[in-house]
Amino acid sequence: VWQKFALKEFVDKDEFQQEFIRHVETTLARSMYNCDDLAAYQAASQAIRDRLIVAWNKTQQKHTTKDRKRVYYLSLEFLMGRAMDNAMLNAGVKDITKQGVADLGFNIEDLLEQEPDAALGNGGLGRLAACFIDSIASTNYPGWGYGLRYQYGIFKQRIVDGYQVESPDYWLTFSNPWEIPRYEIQIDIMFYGYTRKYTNDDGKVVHVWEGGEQVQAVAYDVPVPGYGTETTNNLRLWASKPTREFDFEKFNAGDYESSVRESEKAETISAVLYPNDNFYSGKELRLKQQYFWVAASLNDIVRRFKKTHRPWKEFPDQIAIQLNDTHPTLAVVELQRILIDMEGVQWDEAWNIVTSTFGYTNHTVLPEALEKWPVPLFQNLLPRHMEIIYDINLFFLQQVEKMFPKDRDLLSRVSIIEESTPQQVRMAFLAIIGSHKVNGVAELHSELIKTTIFKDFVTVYGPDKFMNVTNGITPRRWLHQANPKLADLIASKVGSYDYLKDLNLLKKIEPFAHDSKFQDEWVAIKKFNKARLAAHIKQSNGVDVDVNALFDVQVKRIHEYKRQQMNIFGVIHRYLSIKAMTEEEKKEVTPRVCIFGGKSAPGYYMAKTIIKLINAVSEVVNADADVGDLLKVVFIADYNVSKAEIIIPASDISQHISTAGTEASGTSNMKFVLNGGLILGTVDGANIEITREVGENNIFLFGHLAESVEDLRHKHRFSDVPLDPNLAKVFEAIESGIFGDHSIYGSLISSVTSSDYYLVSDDFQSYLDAQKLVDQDFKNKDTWTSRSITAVANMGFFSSDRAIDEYAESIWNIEPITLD
Ligand code: 26Y
Repeated sequence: VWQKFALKEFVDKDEFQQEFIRHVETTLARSMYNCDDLAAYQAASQAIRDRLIVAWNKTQQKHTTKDRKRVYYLSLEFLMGRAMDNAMLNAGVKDITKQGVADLGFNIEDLLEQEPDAALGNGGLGRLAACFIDSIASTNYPGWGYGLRYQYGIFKQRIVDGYQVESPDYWLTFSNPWEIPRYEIQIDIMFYGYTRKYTNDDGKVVHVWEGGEQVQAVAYDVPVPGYGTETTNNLRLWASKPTREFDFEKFNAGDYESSVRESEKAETISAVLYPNDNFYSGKELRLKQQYFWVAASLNDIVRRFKKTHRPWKEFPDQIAIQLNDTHPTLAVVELQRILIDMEGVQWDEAWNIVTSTFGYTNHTVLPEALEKWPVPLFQNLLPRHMEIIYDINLFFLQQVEKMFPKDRDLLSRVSIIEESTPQQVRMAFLAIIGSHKVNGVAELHSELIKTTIFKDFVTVYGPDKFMNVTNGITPRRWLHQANPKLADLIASKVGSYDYLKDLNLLKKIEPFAHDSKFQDEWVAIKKFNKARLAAHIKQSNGVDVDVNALFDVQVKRIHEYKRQQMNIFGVIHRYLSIKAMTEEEKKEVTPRVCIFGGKSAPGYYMAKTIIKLINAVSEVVNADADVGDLLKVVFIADYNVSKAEIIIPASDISQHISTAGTEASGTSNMKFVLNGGLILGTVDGANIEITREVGENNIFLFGHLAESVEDLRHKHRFSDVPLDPNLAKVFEAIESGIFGDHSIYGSLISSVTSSDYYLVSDDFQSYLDAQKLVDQDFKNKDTWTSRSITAVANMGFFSSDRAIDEYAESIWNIEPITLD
């Protein structure tokens, strides 16, 4: 098998070392005598990169000559994390590299630590895109990712005085060995200006878009190596640069300095990732980013298609484009514009091509996350696109009118244009109308979009346009890379590492769930991972935690709907209970370490208040001698992909406790279970399907169901719902000032006591009951371990390889291409 993808490998350790030394001495212009860890990381990366490039070239040539349909995954976020370990694994050179650098006096772990995370995303949606491109390569599909090359990724988080403080993530300080600049690929992108139409000699009406600002898109390619295959796909990221012709007049007028300053503004378009997760804010620069990226990508795709000299109607036979949420929806309009304005295709034929090409994935039902651009802003920035949207809308509404005559209400409900002041462009509606398939990301979520936010479109199109593709995660990064010892133990029972490509093979460990030798090894690995995390916590927080305690983890973006506030209220309840215990009673307590992590959007006041409360509680609890090791509370700063790789394998329990119906899927829930942790969760998103797969004995579920949420909210609005009594005691404690100035938490408490939109009070008792069960069950070590093993054995379904196969089969209509 390994023979087949020899392109990516080194013949032996010697070959690796020669390459390494060559890169130290020539690429880096250093000597081996003054080669520090950073230089060694860069040299090793360069050596591996060379291999990837060879495989990348071969793959691209093969895909071009095979000339089959390809998929392009458009995502404004790719939360990649570090590349080196993944590249070594997927290229099959991990052992050689490890030994190679060791012989030269380096420790591979230290080199890996040198690499900054490529944190070009906020959370779940961005990380999903990263898992998906890994799977597209690993399953040999011809597919590219298209994104933006932000100079600043998601901000770095520090905790100062208990509060989140943001600082910029300038991740490109040292050159990035994992990207290949393509300075020759430059595309002009236009903004603003005006439109004109005229009748040409053939009597045809021609639309032109003129004037305005121009910038240039430059391509940077990131090779995406598949695991156990030579296939190496491409992630193309665009950077904005001034155009060569920028502001010639000003130059000539002698205003040199201000002209240069103006031209530098072009680079700001791709400079920074917007740090909002699941929250829309209508900033013009954001729309500019979206158009810049979409226009560059489509130009590239169309250029490649035109080289094949096929007729336009074959475009959808060659190309599938997937929209990762509504962020790339302008692509629908841009392709229509290219076809009708630039290529002279008739409207109807063009529109057929467009809708056959695109698929749209929705990731949220939260109203505050749905993109709606004000028409005046849109019109000013993209005048021709606005006209085309009006036409798309007109033809669509005419069609609806024919099907449902005189239903004016329906027409206004499905219109792309919301009739508010000012009018707004509803991007999700445009994405639905412009695509042939719309999918949600977990079963419940895919049902919910059909019955709530997109209900009227089911009426118009029928149910078949809407489908489900449950999310998945790549087992390469989230098992082998994050938890190599567990990966090895599993391989010893499966008989090989084939399960990393065919995750259903995990089933083979199920017979060992009660095998005491296997259990011992399983437990030892969990303990090792907990010790690794404990060391990190000691270093970053200065807190000693006991590895025998139950590690309870909630790490994800801080958001009210994810209910970290409920978790910390539960921790306070636990603290108060312990404080009220006799020494005798304390002996029965299951010691716990409650671990939190996650970033708040910089402008999200409530989320920032939650972080402050967690840290305030942590300070009091950790210093309380009455409590000792029975309870520790830790907030780990700057949660990111690399930290996830340390935290996730160390958990006994992780919390996925969103208000039912609000978390579309969740993907970290899958990562935790795959690493032998059990879930404490609500009946929401992918938790439901995880339960189906692992069995309801191997998960702790609680809380109201999605179907009751509406009624409960209604009750809160129209009557006085008494506060849960345990929660009332928690609020009294906060208000007594034991966690410092309580006025800080006023709004957090009143959000629960007044409307309780996220139903914290309604679910609190059920949450405490579930926690109690966790405490009891954790004491029974053998049963706990067998549940952990059984759960892992049944996680095959959640491989992103499976998700990609489903997209390929039912949306993209593409097939794998192998290189031999
Ligand atoms: C409007 C814009 C500012 C915006 C930016 C980021 C809107 C949404 C987002 C991010 C959304 C997101 O991360 N959604 C998550 O997608 C995951 C992958 O499908 C799901 O698992 C998760 O439940 C969902 O919250």
